[in-house]
Amino acid sequence: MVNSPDANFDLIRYFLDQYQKEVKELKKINILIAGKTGVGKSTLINAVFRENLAQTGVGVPVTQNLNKISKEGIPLVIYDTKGLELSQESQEEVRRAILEEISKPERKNNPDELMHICWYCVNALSNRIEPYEIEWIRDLAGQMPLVLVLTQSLGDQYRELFYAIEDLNLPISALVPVLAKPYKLSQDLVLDQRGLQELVDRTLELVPEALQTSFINAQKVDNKRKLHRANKAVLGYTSSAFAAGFTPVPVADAAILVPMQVAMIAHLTSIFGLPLDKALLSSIISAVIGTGGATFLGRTISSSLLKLIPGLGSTAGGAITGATAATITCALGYAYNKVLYTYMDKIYRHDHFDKETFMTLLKEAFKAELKKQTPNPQGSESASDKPDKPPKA
Ligand SMILES: Nc1nc2c(ncn2[C@@H]2O[C@H](COP(=O)(O)OP(=O)(O)O)[C@@H](O)[C@H]2O)c(=O)[nH]1
Ligand SMILES: [Mg+2]
Repeated sequence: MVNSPDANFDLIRYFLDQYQKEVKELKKINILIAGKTGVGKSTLINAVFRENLAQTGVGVPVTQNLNKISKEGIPLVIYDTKGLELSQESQEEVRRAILEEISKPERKNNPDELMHICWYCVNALSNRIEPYEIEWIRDLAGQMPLVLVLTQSLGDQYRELFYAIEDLNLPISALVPVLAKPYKLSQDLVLDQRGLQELVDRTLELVPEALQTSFINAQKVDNKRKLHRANKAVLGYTSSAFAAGFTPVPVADAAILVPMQVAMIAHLTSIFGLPLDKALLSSIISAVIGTGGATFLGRTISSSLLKLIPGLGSTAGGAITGATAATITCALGYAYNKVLYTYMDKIYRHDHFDKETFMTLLKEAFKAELKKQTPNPQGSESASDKPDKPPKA
Protein backbone atom coordinates (compact mmCIF):
# COMPACT_ATOMS: atom_id res chain seq x y z
CA MET A 1 0.00 0.00 0.00
CA VAL A 2 2.84 2.33 0.78
CA ASN A 3 4.14 1.89 -2.76
CA SER A 4 1.12 3.52 -4.35
CA PRO A 5 1.44 7.21 -5.26
CA ASP A 6 -1.43 8.08 -2.91
CA ALA A 7 0.34 6.56 0.00
CA ASN A 8 3.48 8.43 -0.99
CA PHE A 9 1.52 11.64 -0.90
CA ASP A 10 0.43 10.79 2.62
CA LEU A 11 4.00 10.14 3.62
CA ILE A 12 5.01 13.54 2.37
CA ARG A 13 2.18 15.11 4.35
CA TYR A 14 3.21 13.03 7.35
CA PHE A 15 6.79 14.22 6.97
CA LEU A 16 5.78 17.88 6.70
CA ASP A 17 3.61 17.58 9.81
CA GLN A 18 6.31 15.77 11.74
CA TYR A 19 8.95 18.27 10.70
CA GLN A 20 6.81 21.21 11.73
CA LYS A 21 6.12 19.54 15.05
CA GLU A 22 9.82 18.89 15.67
CA VAL A 23 10.73 22.48 14.88
CA LYS A 24 7.98 23.82 17.17
CA GLU A 25 9.29 21.69 19.99
CA LEU A 26 12.73 23.30 19.82
CA LYS A 27 13.11 25.90 22.55
CA LYS A 28 13.93 29.34 21.22
CA ILE A 29 17.23 30.89 22.10
CA ASN A 30 17.11 34.64 22.81
CA ILE A 31 20.14 36.63 21.72
CA LEU A 32 20.60 40.33 22.40
CA ILE A 33 22.71 41.98 19.69
CA ALA A 34 23.74 45.38 20.93
CA GLY A 35 25.91 48.13 19.55
CA LYS A 36 25.82 51.46 17.80
CA THR A 37 24.16 51.90 14.43
CA GLY A 38 26.47 51.04 11.55
CA VAL A 39 28.85 48.78 13.47
CA GLY A 40 27.62 45.77 11.49
CA LYS A 41 24.92 44.09 13.59
CA SER A 42 22.64 43.28 10.68
CA THR A 43 25.57 42.09 8.58
CA LEU A 44 26.62 39.81 11.43
CA ILE A 45 23.10 38.40 11.88
CA ASN A 46 22.86 37.60 8.18
CA ALA A 47 26.30 36.00 8.17
CA VAL A 48 25.71 33.75 11.17
CA PHE A 49 22.07 32.76 10.82
CA ARG A 50 20.30 31.13 7.94
CA GLU A 51 17.78 32.80 5.66
CA ASN A 52 19.21 36.32 5.83
CA LEU A 53 17.39 36.76 9.08
CA ALA A 54 18.00 40.50 9.49
CA GLN A 55 16.23 41.15 6.18
CA THR A 56 13.65 38.39 5.95
CA GLY A 57 12.73 38.06 9.63
CA VAL A 58 9.74 39.80 11.13
CA GLY A 59 10.72 42.75 13.30
CA VAL A 60 8.53 43.89 16.16
CA PRO A 61 9.46 46.80 18.44
CA VAL A 62 9.64 45.75 22.10
CA THR A 63 10.64 49.18 23.32
CA GLN A 64 11.55 52.20 21.27
CA ASN A 65 15.15 51.05 21.08
CA LEU A 66 14.77 47.31 21.09
CA ASN A 67 13.56 45.36 18.10
CA LYS A 68 12.60 41.70 18.25
CA ILE A 69 13.38 39.73 15.08
CA SER A 70 12.12 36.21 14.47
CA LYS A 71 11.08 33.93 11.66
CA GLU A 72 8.83 30.92 11.57
CA GLY A 73 10.86 27.73 11.46
CA ILE A 74 13.99 29.22 13.06
CA PRO A 75 14.27 28.49 16.81
CA LEU A 76 15.82 31.82 17.67
CA VAL A 77 14.80 35.34 18.67
CA ILE A 78 17.15 38.24 18.05
CA TYR A 79 16.82 41.44 20.04
CA ASP A 80 18.49 44.16 18.04
CA THR A 81 19.24 47.51 19.65
CA LYS A 82 18.95 50.78 17.80
CA GLY A 83 19.81 54.36 18.53
CA LEU A 84 22.54 53.75 21.09
CA GLU A 85 24.67 56.49 19.53
CA LEU A 86 22.17 59.26 20.11
CA SER A 87 23.03 62.41 22.01
CA GLN A 88 24.69 62.17 25.40
CA GLU A 89 21.42 62.81 27.28
CA SER A 90 19.32 60.34 25.35
CA GLN A 91 22.01 57.63 25.55
CA GLU A 92 21.48 57.46 29.26
CA GLU A 93 17.74 57.16 28.79
CA VAL A 94 18.04 54.50 26.07
CA ARG A 95 20.37 52.39 28.19
CA ARG A 96 18.09 52.62 31.18
CA ALA A 97 15.04 51.63 29.14
CA ILE A 98 16.75 48.62 27.56
CA LEU A 99 18.23 47.46 30.83
CA GLU A 100 14.86 47.76 32.52
CA GLU A 101 13.26 45.70 29.76
CA ILE A 102 15.75 42.86 29.86
CA SER A 103 15.88 42.65 33.66
CA LYS A 104 12.17 42.78 34.41
CA PRO A 105 10.85 39.85 36.45
CA GLU A 106 8.50 38.61 33.69
CA ARG A 107 11.63 37.93 31.67
CA LYS A 108 13.96 36.81 34.42
CA ASN A 109 11.47 34.23 35.66
CA ASN A 110 10.36 32.92 32.30
CA PRO A 111 12.87 30.72 30.48
CA ASP A 112 11.19 31.54 27.15
CA GLU A 113 11.70 35.29 27.63
CA LEU A 114 15.04 35.25 29.39
CA MET A 115 17.95 36.77 27.44
CA HIS A 116 20.41 33.92 27.07
CA ILE A 117 23.42 35.72 25.70
CA CYS A 118 24.50 39.13 24.46
CA TRP A 119 26.73 39.85 21.52
CA TYR A 120 27.93 43.40 22.05
CA CYS A 121 29.35 44.79 18.81
CA VAL A 122 32.11 47.36 18.59
CA ASN A 123 33.44 48.42 15.21
CA ALA A 124 37.17 47.67 15.06
CA LEU A 125 37.60 50.28 12.35
CA SER A 126 36.59 53.01 14.79
CA ASN A 127 39.70 52.14 16.80
CA ARG A 128 38.12 53.13 20.08
CA ILE A 129 35.53 52.18 22.60
CA GLU A 130 33.72 55.02 24.28
CA PRO A 131 33.39 55.38 28.05
CA TYR A 132 29.59 55.18 27.93
CA GLU A 133 29.89 51.92 26.01
CA ILE A 134 32.17 50.47 28.66
CA GLU A 135 29.58 51.23 31.33
CA TRP A 136 26.87 49.78 29.17
CA ILE A 137 28.89 46.58 28.63
CA ARG A 138 29.41 46.21 32.38
CA ASP A 139 25.67 46.60 32.97
CA LEU A 140 24.73 44.04 30.33
CA ALA A 141 27.38 41.56 31.44
CA GLY A 142 25.77 41.65 34.87
CA GLN A 143 22.58 40.32 33.32
CA MET A 144 23.80 37.54 31.01
CA PRO A 145 26.94 36.08 29.42
CA LEU A 146 28.37 38.66 27.05
CA VAL A 147 30.59 38.19 24.03
CA LEU A 148 32.26 41.35 22.84
CA VAL A 149 32.39 41.14 19.06
CA LEU A 150 34.90 43.31 17.26
CA THR A 151 33.12 43.78 13.97
CA GLN A 152 34.85 44.69 10.71
CA SER A 153 38.18 43.37 12.00
CA LEU A 154 40.43 43.81 8.99
CA GLY A 155 43.93 42.42 8.60
CA ASP A 156 45.95 43.36 11.66
CA GLN A 157 44.34 46.75 12.20
CA TYR A 158 41.99 45.48 14.86
CA ARG A 159 44.79 44.33 17.17
CA GLU A 160 45.37 47.65 18.86
CA LEU A 161 41.75 47.89 19.94
CA PHE A 162 41.70 44.20 20.81
CA TYR A 163 44.58 44.56 23.28
CA ALA A 164 43.23 47.84 24.65
CA ILE A 165 39.94 46.12 25.45
CA GLU A 166 41.74 43.15 26.98
CA ASP A 167 43.54 45.58 29.29
CA LEU A 168 40.23 46.98 30.52
CA ASN A 169 39.50 43.68 32.28
CA LEU A 170 35.81 43.89 31.51
CA PRO A 171 33.53 41.22 33.00
CA ILE A 172 32.95 39.73 29.55
CA SER A 173 32.95 36.04 28.63
CA ALA A 174 34.84 36.36 25.36
CA LEU A 175 36.36 38.87 22.95
CA VAL A 176 36.06 37.81 19.33
CA PRO A 177 37.33 39.68 16.25
CA VAL A 178 35.04 39.10 13.28
CA LEU A 179 34.79 40.05 9.65
CA ALA A 180 31.25 38.98 8.81
CA LYS A 181 31.38 39.73 5.11
CA PRO A 182 34.39 39.70 2.74
CA TYR A 183 35.91 43.17 2.54
CA LYS A 184 37.12 44.62 -0.70
CA LEU A 185 40.30 46.57 -0.13
CA SER A 186 41.02 47.15 -3.80
CA GLN A 187 40.17 45.74 -7.21
CA ASP A 188 42.24 42.62 -6.65
CA LEU A 189 42.49 42.46 -2.88
CA VAL A 190 39.58 41.04 -0.94
CA LEU A 191 39.80 40.07 2.73
CA ASP A 192 37.99 36.88 3.63
CA GLN A 193 35.40 36.42 6.32
CA ARG A 194 36.91 35.56 9.67
CA GLY A 195 35.97 34.83 13.26
CA LEU A 196 32.47 33.49 12.70
CA GLN A 197 33.45 29.96 13.70
CA GLU A 198 34.98 31.26 16.92
CA LEU A 199 31.85 33.26 17.67
CA VAL A 200 29.74 30.12 17.22
CA ASP A 201 32.11 28.06 19.39
CA ARG A 202 32.21 30.61 22.24
CA THR A 203 28.44 31.08 22.13
CA LEU A 204 27.81 27.35 22.39
CA GLU A 205 30.04 27.21 25.44
CA LEU A 206 27.98 29.93 27.09
CA VAL A 207 24.38 28.91 26.45
CA PRO A 208 22.49 26.22 28.37
CA GLU A 209 22.74 22.69 26.98
CA ALA A 210 18.99 22.64 26.29
CA LEU A 211 19.37 25.50 23.79
CA GLN A 212 22.40 24.26 21.93
CA THR A 213 20.38 22.25 19.43
CA SER A 214 18.35 25.38 18.66
CA PHE A 215 21.44 27.49 18.11
CA ILE A 216 23.04 24.81 15.94
CA ASN A 217 19.85 24.63 13.89
CA ALA A 218 19.61 28.42 13.45
CA GLN A 219 23.23 29.09 12.50
CA LYS A 220 24.78 28.34 9.12
CA VAL A 221 28.48 28.73 9.95
CA ASP A 222 29.23 25.25 11.23
CA ASN A 223 27.46 22.47 9.36
CA LYS A 224 29.72 19.81 10.86
CA ARG A 225 28.10 20.39 14.22
CA LYS A 226 24.73 19.76 12.63
CA LEU A 227 26.05 16.49 11.22
CA HIS A 228 27.48 15.33 14.56
CA ARG A 229 24.27 16.15 16.44
CA ALA A 230 22.16 14.39 13.86
CA ASN A 231 24.40 11.30 13.89
CA LYS A 232 24.10 11.14 17.65
CA ALA A 233 20.33 11.24 17.31
CA VAL A 234 20.38 8.26 14.94
CA LEU A 235 21.64 6.08 17.77
CA GLY A 236 18.39 6.65 19.60
CA TYR A 237 16.53 4.93 16.78
CA THR A 238 18.60 1.78 16.99
CA SER A 239 17.99 1.11 20.64
CA SER A 240 17.43 -2.41 21.79
CA ALA A 241 13.92 -1.42 22.84
CA PHE A 242 13.14 -0.76 19.23
CA ALA A 243 14.60 -4.09 18.21
CA ALA A 244 12.83 -6.03 20.94
CA GLY A 245 9.47 -4.38 20.43
CA PHE A 246 9.37 -5.03 16.74
CA THR A 247 7.45 -8.06 15.50
CA PRO A 248 9.22 -9.69 12.56
CA VAL A 249 7.49 -8.90 9.26
CA PRO A 250 7.79 -10.65 5.91
CA VAL A 251 10.27 -9.04 3.52
CA ALA A 252 7.42 -8.23 1.16
CA ASP A 253 5.89 -5.98 3.83
CA ALA A 254 9.10 -4.12 4.49
CA ALA A 255 7.31 -0.94 3.52
CA ILE A 256 5.57 -0.77 6.87
CA LEU A 257 8.89 0.36 8.25
CA VAL A 258 8.59 3.51 6.28
CA PRO A 259 6.50 5.77 8.56
CA MET A 260 8.86 5.09 11.44
CA GLN A 261 11.81 6.06 9.30
CA VAL A 262 10.07 9.12 7.94
CA ALA A 263 9.59 10.27 11.53
CA MET A 264 13.30 9.78 12.12
CA ILE A 265 14.14 11.74 8.96
CA ALA A 266 11.91 14.59 10.18
CA HIS A 267 13.74 14.62 13.49
CA LEU A 268 17.18 14.58 11.84
CA THR A 269 16.11 17.36 9.49
CA SER A 270 15.03 19.48 12.45
CA ILE A 271 18.52 19.16 13.90
CA PHE A 272 20.06 20.51 10.68
CA GLY A 273 17.44 23.22 10.23
CA LEU A 274 15.88 23.75 6.83
CA PRO A 275 13.69 26.61 5.66
CA LEU A 276 9.95 25.98 6.14
CA ASP A 277 9.61 25.73 2.41
CA LYS A 278 7.03 23.15 1.45
CA ALA A 279 8.35 22.57 -2.06
CA LEU A 280 11.91 22.01 -0.86
CA LEU A 281 10.88 19.79 2.04
CA SER A 282 8.60 17.74 -0.20
CA SER A 283 11.41 17.28 -2.72
CA ILE A 284 13.77 16.07 -0.05
CA ILE A 285 11.40 13.59 1.50
CA SER A 286 10.24 12.26 -1.83
CA ALA A 287 13.89 11.71 -2.74
CA VAL A 288 14.09 9.62 0.42
CA ILE A 289 10.93 7.58 0.04
CA GLY A 290 10.86 7.53 -3.74
CA THR A 291 7.88 8.25 -5.92
CA GLY A 292 5.73 6.67 -8.57
CA GLY A 293 6.54 3.02 -8.01
CA ALA A 294 10.28 3.44 -7.53
CA THR A 295 9.89 3.53 -3.79
CA PHE A 296 13.32 3.59 -2.35
CA LEU A 297 12.53 2.29 1.08
CA GLY A 298 9.75 0.00 0.02
CA ARG A 299 11.04 -1.79 -3.05
CA THR A 300 14.72 -1.15 -2.87
CA ILE A 301 14.99 -2.45 0.62
CA SER A 302 12.84 -5.43 -0.01
CA SER A 303 14.98 -6.53 -2.93
CA SER A 304 18.65 -6.22 -3.67
CA LEU A 305 19.84 -4.36 -0.63
CA LEU A 306 18.49 -6.98 1.72
CA LYS A 307 21.10 -9.34 0.35
CA LEU A 308 23.59 -7.30 2.27
CA ILE A 309 21.98 -8.16 5.55
CA PRO A 310 23.25 -11.42 6.99
CA GLY A 311 20.77 -14.10 7.90
CA LEU A 312 18.10 -12.63 5.70
CA GLY A 313 19.26 -12.92 2.13
CA SER A 314 16.79 -12.60 -0.68
CA THR A 315 15.02 -15.85 0.06
CA ALA A 316 11.27 -15.87 -0.22
CA GLY A 317 9.69 -15.97 3.18
CA GLY A 318 12.60 -14.21 4.83
CA ALA A 319 11.45 -12.00 7.66
CA ILE A 320 12.65 -8.63 8.81
CA THR A 321 13.29 -8.80 12.51
CA GLY A 322 13.59 -5.92 14.90
CA ALA A 323 17.35 -6.14 14.70
CA THR A 324 17.30 -5.94 10.92
CA ALA A 325 14.86 -3.05 11.07
CA ALA A 326 17.26 -1.31 13.41
CA THR A 327 20.15 -1.93 11.01
CA ILE A 328 18.20 -0.55 8.09
CA THR A 329 17.01 2.48 10.03
CA CYS A 330 20.44 3.23 11.38
CA ALA A 331 22.03 2.96 7.92
CA LEU A 332 19.35 5.21 6.47
CA GLY A 333 19.84 7.78 9.23
CA TYR A 334 23.60 8.02 8.75
CA ALA A 335 23.25 8.05 4.97
CA TYR A 336 20.64 10.79 5.06
CA ASN A 337 22.74 12.93 7.41
CA LYS A 338 25.79 12.50 5.22
CA VAL A 339 24.02 13.56 2.04
CA LEU A 340 22.06 16.39 3.65
CA TYR A 341 25.31 17.68 5.09
CA THR A 342 26.82 17.97 1.62
CA TYR A 343 23.70 19.85 0.47
CA MET A 344 23.44 22.30 3.37
CA ASP A 345 25.41 25.19 1.89
CA LYS A 346 23.57 24.90 -1.41
CA ILE A 347 20.22 24.91 0.33
CA TYR A 348 21.16 27.96 2.40
CA ARG A 349 22.28 29.72 -0.77
CA HIS A 350 18.90 28.88 -2.34
CA ASP A 351 20.59 26.97 -5.15
CA HIS A 352 18.39 24.68 -7.19
CA PHE A 353 17.71 21.47 -5.28
CA ASP A 354 18.62 18.59 -7.57
CA LYS A 355 16.41 15.77 -6.37
CA GLU A 356 17.77 13.15 -8.75
CA THR A 357 21.36 13.63 -7.60
CA PHE A 358 20.24 13.67 -3.99
CA MET A 359 18.49 10.36 -4.53
CA THR A 360 21.51 8.79 -6.23
CA LEU A 361 23.88 9.94 -3.51
CA LEU A 362 21.49 8.71 -0.85
CA LYS A 363 21.29 5.25 -2.38
CA GLU A 364 25.07 5.01 -2.57
CA ALA A 365 25.52 6.23 0.98
CA PHE A 366 22.81 3.88 2.22
CA LYS A 367 24.53 0.88 0.63
CA ALA A 368 27.86 1.92 2.10
CA GLU A 369 26.31 2.33 5.55
CA LEU A 370 24.60 -1.06 5.39
CA LYS A 371 27.94 -2.63 4.56
CA LYS A 372 29.52 -0.82 7.47
CA GLN A 373 26.84 -2.05 9.84
CA THR A 374 27.15 -5.71 8.93
CA PRO A 375 30.08 -8.09 9.50
CA ASN A 376 32.25 -8.81 6.46
CA PRO A 377 32.61 -12.39 5.13
CA GLN A 378 35.82 -13.04 7.11
CA GLY A 379 33.76 -12.72 10.22
CA SER A 380 35.62 -9.71 11.52
CA GLU A 381 33.76 -6.45 11.94
CA SER A 382 34.11 -3.95 9.15
CA ALA A 383 35.63 -0.64 10.06
CA SER A 384 33.01 1.51 11.69
CA ASP A 385 33.47 4.45 13.99
CA LYS A 386 29.93 4.25 15.34
CA PRO A 387 30.05 3.35 19.02
CA ASP A 388 26.71 1.58 19.36
CA LYS A 389 25.97 -0.62 16.46
CA PRO A 390 22.49 -2.05 16.39
CA PRO A 391 22.11 -5.73 17.28
CA LYS A 392 22.64 -8.11 14.38
CA ALA A 393 19.89 -10.21 12.86
N1 LIG B 1 32.58 44.17 3.94
C1 LIG B 1 31.98 44.27 5.13
N2 LIG B 1 31.13 45.28 5.37
C2 LIG B 1 30.53 45.34 6.58
C3 LIG B 1 30.76 44.36 7.57
N3 LIG B 1 30.01 44.70 8.65
C4 LIG B 1 29.35 45.82 8.33
N4 LIG B 1 29.65 46.21 7.08
C5 LIG B 1 29.10 47.37 6.37
O1 LIG B 1 28.85 48.41 7.27
C6 LIG B 1 27.61 49.03 7.02
C7 LIG B 1 26.71 48.95 8.26
O2 LIG B 1 26.43 47.61 8.57
P1 LIG B 1 25.07 47.12 9.24
O3 LIG B 1 25.17 45.67 9.35
O4 LIG B 1 23.91 47.68 8.52
O5 LIG B 1 25.18 47.82 10.67
P2 LIG B 1 24.09 47.89 11.85
O6 LIG B 1 23.52 49.26 11.79
O7 LIG B 1 24.87 47.68 13.11
O8 LIG B 1 23.07 46.83 11.63
C8 LIG B 1 27.02 48.30 5.82
O9 LIG B 1 27.29 49.05 4.68
C9 LIG B 1 27.75 47.01 5.80
O10 LIG B 1 27.85 46.49 4.49
C10 LIG B 1 31.68 43.30 7.27
O11 LIG B 1 31.92 42.39 8.07
N5 LIG B 1 32.25 43.31 6.05
MG1 LIG C 1 20.93 46.97 11.55
